[in-house]
Amino acid sequence: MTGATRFRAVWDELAGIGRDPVTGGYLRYAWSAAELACREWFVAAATRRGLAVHADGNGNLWADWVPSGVDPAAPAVVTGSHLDSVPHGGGYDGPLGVVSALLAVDELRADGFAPARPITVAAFVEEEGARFGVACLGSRLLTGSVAADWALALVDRDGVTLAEAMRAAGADPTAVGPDPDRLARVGCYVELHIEQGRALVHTGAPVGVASMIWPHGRWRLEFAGEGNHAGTTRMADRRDPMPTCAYTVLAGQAQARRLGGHATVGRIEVAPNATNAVPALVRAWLDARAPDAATLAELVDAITGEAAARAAADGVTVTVVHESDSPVVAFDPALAGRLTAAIGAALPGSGAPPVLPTAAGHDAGILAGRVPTAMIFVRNPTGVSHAPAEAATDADCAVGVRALAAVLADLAAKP
Ligand code: HGY
Ligand code: MN
Ligand code: MN
Repeated sequence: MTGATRFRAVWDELAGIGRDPVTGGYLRYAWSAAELACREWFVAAATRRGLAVHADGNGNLWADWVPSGVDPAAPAVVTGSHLDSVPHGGGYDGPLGVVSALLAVDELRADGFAPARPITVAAFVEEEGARFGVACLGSRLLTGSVAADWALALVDRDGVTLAEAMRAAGADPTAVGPDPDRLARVGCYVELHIEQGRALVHTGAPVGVASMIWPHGRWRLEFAGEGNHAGTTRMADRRDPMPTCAYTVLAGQAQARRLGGHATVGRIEVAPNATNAVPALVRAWLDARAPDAATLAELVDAITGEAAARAAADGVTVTVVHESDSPVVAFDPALAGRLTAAIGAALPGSGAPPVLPTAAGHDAGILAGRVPTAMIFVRNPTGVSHAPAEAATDADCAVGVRALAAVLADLAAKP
């Protein structure tokens, strides 16, 4: 069997779970039936490999390979990613890192490699924040960077709290919170991920290594006006929050272009959402990102400033709630250097992998504040992500597995 065939065999175990037959995208909200099925797959796949699987109090899954003679309490080389998806997202964002981690363990064993420290495969919960609004919730809870009570009260689109969702899935919400013991056993974290852009296509390299993550965040903008009749309310008498929102979206585009950042409104709610009613309320979620913190602050201030000015002119109020914050991440340069050397040596003919920044968030970014952390990207021919067109060839995924195995071997070898 080739590496590509081995990859496809494991990939197909997971590929049908939560896939929408119409869009071809995935619906794997945290703690939903589909995500639970992915978790069951993970437990079975890791158990089959003789790994000891454990769910922490936050719902993150850990599968430990502790060879005989190795201290199970020693800081592990941890690798993995997440199993949840954005609504109708691609299949690779998250699961590629988990599948590649299991296959890298298989490769190391087939090579007869004996780690001098544990190697752990992790699957973090609610990385996308697609259900409860906060990205990387599982890793944030693990590290204690958000409070358990605050997280348990977060609600999904149907008003279900995280606590209720966990209970419905058979998990114990009273166990949510920081896990210093598990964190102490994370010596370093390497996350392999589908590339969410085309830089590798342009460089011609099958894999790359991350240098940094742009700072980013989510803001909820609530535009409140006056519900009224669409036919009888004179234009001059309206307090319609929809044009205020529309103006703000356009202002976001212009400001992001001016400042070299990114601004997106990808989710909106309208009440009462009726064709023949002037809306009373529009809720819009702004995702804003920039190369550095000062530019991000300037971008968000500019957008919210324009929203406020326009709201005043429209007789509308605007309230801004900062829902989630992901500060800039500079990945450990020494670890990135080790990755590029190990990958370069493992892929003769490819040369050293390119080192790239990304504007996408990852659990690796949260863990980077606590342990040395690095990321490997696998080429995505379409460059599309968070949409069904996200892609990778089996051959490139197999190269990713080889690269990850080489990195794990380097990091878990005897010093
Ligand atoms: O939204 C993000 O950047 C990530 O994919 N969670
Ligand atoms: Mn994502
Ligand atoms: Mn991801």
